[in-house]
Amino acid sequence: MLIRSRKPWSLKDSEVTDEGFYRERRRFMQSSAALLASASAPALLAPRPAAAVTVAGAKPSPFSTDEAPNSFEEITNYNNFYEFGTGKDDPARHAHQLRTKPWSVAVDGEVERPGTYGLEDVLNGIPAEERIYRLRCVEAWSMVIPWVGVPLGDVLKRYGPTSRAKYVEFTTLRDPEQMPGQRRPVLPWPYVEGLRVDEAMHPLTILAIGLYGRELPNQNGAPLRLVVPWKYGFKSIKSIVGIRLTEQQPLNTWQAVAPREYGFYANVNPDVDHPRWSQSRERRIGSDSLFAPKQRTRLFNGYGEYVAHLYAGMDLSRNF
Ligand SMILES: Nc1nc2c(c(=O)[nH]1)N[C@H]1C(S)=C(S)[C@@H](COP(=O)(O)O)O[C@H]1N2
Ligand SMILES: [Mo]
Repeated sequence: MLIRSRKPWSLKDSEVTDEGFYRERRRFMQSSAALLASASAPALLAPRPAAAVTVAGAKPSPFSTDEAPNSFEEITNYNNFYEFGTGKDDPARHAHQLRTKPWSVAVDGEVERPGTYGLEDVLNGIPAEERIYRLRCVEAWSMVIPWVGVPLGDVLKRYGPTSRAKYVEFTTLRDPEQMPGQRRPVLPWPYVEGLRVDEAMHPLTILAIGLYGRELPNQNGAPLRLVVPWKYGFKSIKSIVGIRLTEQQPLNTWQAVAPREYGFYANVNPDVDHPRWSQSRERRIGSDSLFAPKQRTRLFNGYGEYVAHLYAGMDLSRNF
């Protein structure tokens, strides 16, 4: 990519915080991507480069929020990724140890075409979109992140889910050599997450491959990471190597560790508190000081008009 002369995290805050600047830059990137495409038509016959090209060409999505995105600095320096340590700054410091190329994903269980597929094949032909989503962590902070991703449903469909497929289970890479946090039993490794199939097929659910128009930084879950904007952040599992369609509800990592505190559904819900703290408000990372008033959390993180019907008739305080 043309503009990646420096490491992304070396960008100064002033270069990336301003939304106007970001939109300018995005236009620049889209036009340079178009130029590249037209100037190099014969190159189409060459082997397809993986995700990078797709990331640069991402089309803005109507599902995006119009809230100002957090800065690239904030999004890539305040992370949860316990495979690299439990501190918010550990992923930024240690995730460079993860080798994300080549990358493959094992798709199995209730599908007609199980197999281990290279990431390029998983994404092949599915246009990437830019989706600016709120991310609400169960720890009561939030960010706004301009993801680049593909609808998860489009990926799942190509493997032919059978009629017995009721759930999807996702697995993160397990490799203590590349992931120093896995050398300690902080969590049972590998990290596992799950969705109901209708949640997985919902058009808001994406697999992210980038943010701010660039390839996904390792600390955010490169090269492939789930994003489900109406659920708490822990559902958005990072660095995915396994996708399994199942008949039984998967046991996600945080529910396995603390079932009283973390459920399977994990829908953002200001009225259902975490047993140890309130979920009614949230602190937007960066925008306020620790002492500034928090903002109210919205049911389904504000995406209720799109997703509330998925839970019609369910008791959300029992199915938390
Ligand atoms: N494999 C894995 N995925 C993970 C986590 C993790 O520790 N390991 N943390 C989760 C939590 S709690 C949150 S809030 C989000 C944070 O995503 P971000 O760092 O990109 O903001 O990642 C989620 N995905
Ligand atoms: Mo989280």
